[in-house]
Amino acid sequence: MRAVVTGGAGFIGSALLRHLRASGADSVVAFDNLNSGHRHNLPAADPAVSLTLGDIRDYDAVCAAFAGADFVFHLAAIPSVPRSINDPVPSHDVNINGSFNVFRAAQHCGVRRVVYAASSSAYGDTPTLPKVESMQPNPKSPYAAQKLMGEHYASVFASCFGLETVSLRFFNVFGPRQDPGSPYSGVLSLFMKALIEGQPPTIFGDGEQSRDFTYVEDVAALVYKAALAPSVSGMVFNAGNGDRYTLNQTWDFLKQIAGSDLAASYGPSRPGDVRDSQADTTLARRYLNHAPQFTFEEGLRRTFQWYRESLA
Ligand code: UD2
Repeated sequence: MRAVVTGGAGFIGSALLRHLRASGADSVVAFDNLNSGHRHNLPAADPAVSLTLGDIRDYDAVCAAFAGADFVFHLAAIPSVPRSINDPVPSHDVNINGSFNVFRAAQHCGVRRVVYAASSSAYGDTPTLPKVESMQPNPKSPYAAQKLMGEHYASVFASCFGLETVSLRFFNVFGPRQDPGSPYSGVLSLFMKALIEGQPPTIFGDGEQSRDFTYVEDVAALVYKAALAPSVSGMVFNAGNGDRYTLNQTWDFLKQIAGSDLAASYGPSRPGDVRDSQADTTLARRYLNHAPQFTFEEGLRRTFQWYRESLA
């Protein structure tokens, strides 16, 4: 397998490229503009992993990077619901126009399949839990709408242009290397940093909103399966654990792991925030043989250990 991972220097992308190499991929190119990714996320001592600096908005650069690739894993994006509300133009441009370039270039270069990182945010506040792929999407933020548009392009490139594509709706992925350096960072990375620095985190709203936090190595394994599974082109799958925890429960859990009694502060709810999120994993189990290996607690322990070593 010769693979390109867009966003390969990011938190999830760099876990994926390690998984691809461990699963026997011959070469993996991380295509990344280092906007939110980091060179230091890439494995230092693996000559089969390389970084191509480039932006998915640059069609020619994307095309050049995809030449000779069998598989493309499209993870590059400007994430974050609040960022897409505060500054919608860049996220629209990267997440929609950039994704269009990726599909177009993959088709042009004869790539066998593109696996696209979609988002659980597409569901919005649909009242039923868990969220099933057959539900009508209901995006509540520009980010959610952009990620949903990427899914539509993925399926249209499959039906109109014969490019094999699979979309995976990632559910709040967490784990080592998630960058806590921005107010837009994922909540668990901010919780970890807060505990290590002894500074209270802010919980937006009452903390009773819930998420299906999914450990990054389980997501990487699922993405790889989506590349190889037969008869799934054009389909959309949840990539979640199937559980949900409130932020209050999660903060308490983490404090136990860290042996801390730090109290969180509370602030106003965030616009565009989804209240509850939980994946139905039936479809992924059936078609992709999905079987998460990490409980939430185990994922939290491993992640906290990583932050303790790397932020200390
Ligand atoms: C959304 C998607 C997720 C992924 C992500 C990418 C949902 C349900 N999930 O994550 O799958 O695509 O976007 O960015 O839409 N919070 C605090 N304090 C903080 C930071 C966050 O309380 O300092 C809260 C936030 O209000 C939210 C929860 O924590 O209720 C999770 O926030 P997040 O930014 O980590 O991820 P979220 O759910 O927007």
